[in-house]
This record gives sequence, C-alpha cells and structure tokens, in this order.
Amino acid sequence: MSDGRLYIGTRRYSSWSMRGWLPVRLANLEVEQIVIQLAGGNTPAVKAVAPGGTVPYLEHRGAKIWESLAICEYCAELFPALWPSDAIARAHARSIAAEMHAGFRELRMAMPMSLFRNAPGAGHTPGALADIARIDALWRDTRARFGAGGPFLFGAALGNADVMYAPVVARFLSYRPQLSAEAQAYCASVRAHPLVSAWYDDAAKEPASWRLPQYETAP
Ligand SMILES: N[C@@H](CCC(=O)N[C@@H](CS)C(=O)NCC(=O)O)C(=O)O
Repeated sequence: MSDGRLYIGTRRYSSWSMRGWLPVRLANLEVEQIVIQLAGGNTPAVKAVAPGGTVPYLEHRGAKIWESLAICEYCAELFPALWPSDAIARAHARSIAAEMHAGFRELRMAMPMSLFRNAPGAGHTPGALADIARIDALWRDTRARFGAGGPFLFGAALGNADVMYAPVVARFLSYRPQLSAEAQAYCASVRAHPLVSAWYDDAAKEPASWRLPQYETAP
C-alpha cells in the first residue's frame, strides 16, 4: 500500500526532481509517483498541487515536503545512511549539499539539464566555467578527505551529497566541460549507479511531445 505521493516533473529536464526522486528511492519509501509534464516554467499542473509551486513535492504519512534538500533530510530521518555517520563528514556533506542547493546559478542557467543532449562546448560561459572549477575542486577535496573505500563522495554508497550533484553530473556528460581525471571518474560512477540509470531509462520513455525545444538546442 502507498504511504503517499511524490510529484516530479519531466525527467529529462527536471534536475530538482531527480534530487527528490533519488533519496526517496534510496530510502525505499512506498509512494505513488506522479510525473507532471513541465511547460518550461509556471506549469499550471505543478502550481495546482505543490505548496511552493515547484517539483519535487513529497507527501508521506502526513508530512508535506516541497524543497529537494528538505526531501533529502526527511528521507535521511528514515534511512540515516543517506548522510555519513561521522559528524565531521556529515557536516561537510551538508555544507556541499547546501552549497549546491543555493548556488551555482551560472552553471544552471548556461547548461540546463537535458539528459540526452550531446553538446560539447555549449554553455561554456565564464560564470559557468567558474562554477565548474569550484565543483571540480570541491569533489576532489571531498573524495580525498572522506571518499576512501568507494567511488562516491563519501565512499561506497551514493548518499545525499551525491544526490544533490547527480544533475550536475548529467550536465557535465552533455556539455563536456574540461574536468580533472578524478571528476571524470566520479561522473562515470554516478552515471553507472543503478538508480541514476533507472532515471535515464524512465526519461527515455517519456512522450516525445513533452520535449521542449529550448532545452534541446539552446544555448
Ligand atoms: N528549490 C527548489 C527548486 C525546484 C524547482 O525549481 N523545480 C522546477 C523544475 S526543475 C519547477 O518546478 N519549475 C516549475 C515549472 O517548471 O513549472 C527545490 O530544491 O526543490
């Protein structure tokens, strides 16, 4: 029986939905999934259901959660392994997750997530490249300090910090900015995770009529 609902948007474009869906699946929440075709902003069907007017939006056993990072936190209450068990590592994980949630605006604007787009060189604005340099350094530093024992930011398991950066990985795979060897290896590991692969597979099955030209060809 379902314990609630997870509303997400068109998977091939909705980076924030990916950040809500992954922890829900990692924590094995039993929720009905409702996918809303996004209109590219101000989608009436999203505004009609989500308190913040955006997806992802999770309803679970009476809880209503409408920010992706808050969904990560909620899922970690039920499945604590989504954050590192060590307090210092956990503080670092929360810092980098929050930095993603609040920042990297230039990257997000210049390189919108479009899962099947192959556009090396597109969107390489100075601001986006500065964000990418910060992310590359942040991933290398995190892996060097906390990543021993596995391919993800905090080792063997994909956790909330990786979840927050999974759509960044998707962007890097489309737009192919220059990255360190460590960052490239990290991107390959995230892409190969079974749940990330499942997200891509589900996205590929969405109707062609849901595609938005502005995310397939521009910038
Ligand atoms: N800060 C929000 C951002 C969510 C967001 O902006 N979602 C986009 C889709 S990726 C959205 O719902 N846009 C409204 C629309 O397209 O109608 C979060 O972390 O959940």
